[in-house]
Amino acid sequence: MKISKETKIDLFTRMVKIRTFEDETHKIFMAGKEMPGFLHLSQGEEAMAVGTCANLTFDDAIYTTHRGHGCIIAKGADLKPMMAELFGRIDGCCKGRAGSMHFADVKTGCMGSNGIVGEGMRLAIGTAFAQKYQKTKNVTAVFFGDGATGTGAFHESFNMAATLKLPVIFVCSINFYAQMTHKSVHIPIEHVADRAAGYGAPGVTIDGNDVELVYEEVSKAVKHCRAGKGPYMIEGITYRHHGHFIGDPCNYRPAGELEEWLKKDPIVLYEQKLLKEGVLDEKRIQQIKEECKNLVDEAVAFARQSPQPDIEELYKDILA
Ligand SMILES: Cc1ncc(C[n+]2csc(CCOP(=O)(O)OP(=O)(O)O)c2C)c(N)n1
Ligand SMILES: [Mg+2]
Repeated sequence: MKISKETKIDLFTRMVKIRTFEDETHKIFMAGKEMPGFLHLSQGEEAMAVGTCANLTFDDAIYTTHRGHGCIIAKGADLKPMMAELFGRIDGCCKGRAGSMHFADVKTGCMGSNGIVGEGMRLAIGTAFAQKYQKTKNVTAVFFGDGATGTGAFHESFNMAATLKLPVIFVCSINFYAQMTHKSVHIPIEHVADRAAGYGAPGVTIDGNDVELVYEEVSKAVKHCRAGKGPYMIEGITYRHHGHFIGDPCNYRPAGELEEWLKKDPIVLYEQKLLKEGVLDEKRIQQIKEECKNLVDEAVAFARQSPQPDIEELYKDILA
C-alpha cells in the first residue's frame, strides 16, 4: 500500500497532538488543583489510535476505554471541549459530567469512552447493527485492552457481530498489563487475535507501535466491514509509558522494561522514518510540535475560563 506524503504527515501530526495533550494533562493533574477524578494516560499507544482512526470518517463510530483520550483526539474531536471536560466545566464535551473516563463527542463519531472494562464492545454492536440496518456502509471501531479479552462482553459481542455480519473492527491494544496484572497471568494463548477464527472472522496480530502498519491493516478491516463481510480483529502490540493510572508507582514492572519500550516509542520511530524518507525536515517537525503545543495551550485557557456547572445542571438531561 502506498501511503501519500500528506497522509504520513497527518499520521505524525495526530500522534504528536495526542502526546502533547496528554503530557500537559499529566502536569495539570499532578499539580492537584484543577482536574478532579482519575487519570489514565495512553502515551506510547498513539499509533493504535491514529492508525485506526485515520481510516474513518466522522460518520463512522468509535468506542473506547478509560484510557481513551488518544482515540478521541485521533478521531478529530476538538481539544477545547475535551480539556474543559477534564476540568469538569460546563463547556466540556459532556458539560463537565463525564470527565476523563466517559468522554463522548457524537459529531465526530466518538460514541463514548467507558470505565467498565469491555462494555464498549456491547455498545459497538448496537451502533454497528444500526449502521447495517440503515444500509449506511459505515463501520464501528471499538478499542479495548488485553484485560478486556477475558470478559464475557468480548466473546458475546464478537459472536453476535459475526453471526449478524456487523461492521465492527475489534481493536485490541496489548500494553501487557490489566491494572497491575501481566497478560501472561490471565491470557492462556500468545495472540488473542487467534480467537477471531473461533467466530469465523479474520484476526491479525501486528506491531502496534508502527503507525503505518496499523493504518494499512485497519484499512483492510474497514474494506472488509464496508463490504458487509462482518467483523475483523486487529491486535496491536504496544506499551503504556505511564502506570495504570497517574499516581501508580509501577513497582510491578521489571527493571529496565520501560526503558526497552521507550526505544520503540511510536512517535520517535516515525519521526526518524519521516526524516530519513525526506517527508519532513527538522524545521517542519519543530513547527508541527509547536502548533500542537499552541492548540493544547489554547484548550487549557478555554477550560480555565469556562464556568463550573450550576447545581441545577445535575437534574438536566436525565432519562427516567
Ligand atoms: C468490569 C470491570 N472490571 C474491573 C474493572 C477495574 N479495572 C479498571 S481498568 C482495568 C484493567 C484494564 O486493562 P486493559 O483492558 O488491558 O486496559 P488498559 O488499562 O491496559 O488500557 C480493570 C480491571 C473495571 N473498571 N470494570
Ligand atoms: Mg492493558
